[in-house]
Amino acid sequence: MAVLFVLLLLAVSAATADEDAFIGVNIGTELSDMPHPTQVVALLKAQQIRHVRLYDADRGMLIALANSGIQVIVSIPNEQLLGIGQSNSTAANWVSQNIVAHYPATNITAICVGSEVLTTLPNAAKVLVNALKYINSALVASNLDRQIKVSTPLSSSIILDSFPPSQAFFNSSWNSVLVPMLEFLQSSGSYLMLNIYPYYDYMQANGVIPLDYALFEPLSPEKEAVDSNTLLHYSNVFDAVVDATYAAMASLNFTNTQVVVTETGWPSKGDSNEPDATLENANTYNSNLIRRVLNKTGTPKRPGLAVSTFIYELYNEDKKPGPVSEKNWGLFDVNGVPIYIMHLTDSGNVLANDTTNQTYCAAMEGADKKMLQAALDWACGPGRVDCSPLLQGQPCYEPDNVASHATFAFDAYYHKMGKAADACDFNGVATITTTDPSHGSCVFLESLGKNGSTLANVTAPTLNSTSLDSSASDFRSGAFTSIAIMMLLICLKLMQF
Ligand SMILES: *[C@@H]1O[C@H](CO)[C@@H](O)[C@H](O)[C@H]1NC(C)=O
Ligand SMILES: *[C@@H]1O[C@H](CO)[C@@H](O)[C@H](O)[C@H]1NC(C)=O
Ligand SMILES: *[C@@H]1O[C@H](CO)[C@@H](O)[C@H](O)[C@H]1NC(C)=O
Ligand SMILES: *[C@@H]1O[C@H](CO)[C@@H](O)[C@H](O)[C@H]1NC(C)=O
Ligand SMILES: *[C@@H]1O[C@H](CO)[C@@H](O)[C@H](O)[C@H]1NC(C)=O
Ligand SMILES: *[C@@H]1O[C@H](CO)[C@@H](O)[C@H](O)[C@H]1NC(C)=O
Ligand SMILES: *[C@@H]1O[C@H](CO)[C@@H](O)[C@H](O)[C@H]1NC(C)=O
Ligand SMILES: *[C@@H]1O[C@H](CO)[C@@H](O)[C@H](O)[C@H]1NC(C)=O
Ligand SMILES: *[C@@H]1O[C@H](CO)[C@@H](O)[C@H](O)[C@H]1NC(C)=O
Ligand SMILES: CC(=O)N[C@H]1CO[C@H](CO)[C@@H](O)[C@@H]1O
Repeated sequence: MAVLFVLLLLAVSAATADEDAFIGVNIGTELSDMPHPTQVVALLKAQQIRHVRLYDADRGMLIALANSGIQVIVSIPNEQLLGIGQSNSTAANWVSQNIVAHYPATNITAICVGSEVLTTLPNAAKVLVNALKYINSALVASNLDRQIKVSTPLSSSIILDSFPPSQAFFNSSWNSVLVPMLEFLQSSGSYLMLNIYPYYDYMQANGVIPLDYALFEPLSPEKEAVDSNTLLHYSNVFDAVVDATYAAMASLNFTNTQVVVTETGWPSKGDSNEPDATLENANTYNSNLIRRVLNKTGTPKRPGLAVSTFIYELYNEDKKPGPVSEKNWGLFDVNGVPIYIMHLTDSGNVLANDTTNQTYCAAMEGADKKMLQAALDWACGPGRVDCSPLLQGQPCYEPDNVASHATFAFDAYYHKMGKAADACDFNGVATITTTDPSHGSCVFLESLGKNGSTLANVTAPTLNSTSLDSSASDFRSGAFTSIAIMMLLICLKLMQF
């Protein structure tokens, strides 16, 4: 019992080392008309998306993301993995060109070394751990290893017998890679990156998994899945897979490494044999997911400890090969128009608003500078716009020219006046536009405060929630396990869907 107690304490301290949980978005680029990086960043800002993952280290995107307040995970594509895993100096070059050149202006927080390597590129598996280590050594050499974590997204399909979650383990044919990988993640303070697709689990289960269980919808108690060891009740696939992953790591004696979900989502459209890829289901899945992460719901094993999660994905990717669903995982179309408006009332500003009909008021191109200055003075004076963000050192000071400052003041006034068309005139030097004038950390928020400054909410806390100290609840569920095993003998409750 004493040993059990010590183990529990260890587990608890690991759990409480948790950091803030957040929602991020993956940015795939297989679009026939990929928006320019500045348009991508304008959309991210308008939607208050503060965490993104890129599938490469595209220079244009990294430059556009500079000084944006957005945290960025970059990736080494699988095609480059063999080279990097076989050569320390190739890895060092990659880091210097793609990371050192952009940090800290671009807030790179992690590097994904390959993607689902074990399941999609098994012949590169033997160099995967070396690649992780080489990239990390290069970060150490640049003194960036504390700020930037190194990991590799795994497919949840390498976890076998994921129900009941408490008995899950990794496919042991990968242990020769997974054990050193987990050692690396633990010793470098990194996290396990996991891709979870309840949509595919649901599709492949041939009716065994109810749709509501995949979509986080409320279930009647008899439909909940009960872990026969812990007696914990599972009401969705996502939680079961996350808890199974912690159990699989624990079965290899790794209990200090957190899970970050690098991909999850639901397609909004599919072929005739994909009837559940619908707008309504995609909306339900992603809305429920976001609400749960931001509400710190956590999993049955770790209530209150939300798992940071990146939604797959920002745009529909029309050039993706495969079934129709492959092209329809996006939250937005190529023009930044939402595919569906999520049900996110009371979940803050993230992704909560439609940008379809956004309009802004901007200084007219080529307008007379003196007239612009007079209009600017009027807006900040009698017009009662809060022009403090234009002061030196404030977010909208740069670029320090009259047109840029006037655009800020005109737009603030226009919104204050409820976007009445005649509020965007200023003696003919202003014009209504659909282009978001946001730049750098000067963010024009369309839908906020009809009569206040457009910047009113920029400093408000957004997509991030501080994890609760859940030592008490973790303790409870941990101790519960041993009681549960005894109870199991008395009350044999079968797993049921
Ligand atoms: C990057 O994001 C981290 C996490 O929020 C923050 O602590 C850090 O200050 C940011 N770095 C820069 C350079 O903005
Ligand atoms: C790789 O290079 C780093 C310096 O960039 C060095 O510290 C490390 O020892 C090297 N590792 C190997 C295995 O050669
Ligand atoms: C485990 O992984 C091996 C190697 O990829 C694969 O051949 C095998 O089918 C997997 N086992 C299961 C049960 O999925
Ligand atoms: C985990 O640790 C226990 C106790 O120290 C040991 O008996 C077991 O063999 C270890 N398992 C693995 C997979 O290393
Ligand atoms: C947040 O979680 C609590 C406890 O699980 C729940 O009662 C509450 O309804 C949730 N709130 C939202 C907005 O989802
Ligand atoms: C955008 O404006 C058009 C025309 O005024 C209107 O028909 C449409 O419903 C609006 N779209 C949204 C999502 O509000
Ligand atoms: C800022 O955002 C919060 C939360 O969405 C909202 O309640 C508040 O009204 C907003 N403030 C302004 C000035 O728009
Ligand atoms: C803003 O508008 C609301 C109603 O829309 C009103 O109650 C409030 O007084 C206005 N605030 C200012 C500062 O004008
Ligand atoms: C989360 O928000 C708090 C303020 O509410 C802030 O102090 C903290 O730095 C934020 N963390 C991240 C990761 O953005
Ligand atoms: C969270 C948020 O800002 N929601 C707003 C989205 O837009 C609608 C309509 O413009 C507002 O009513 C919501 O408050």
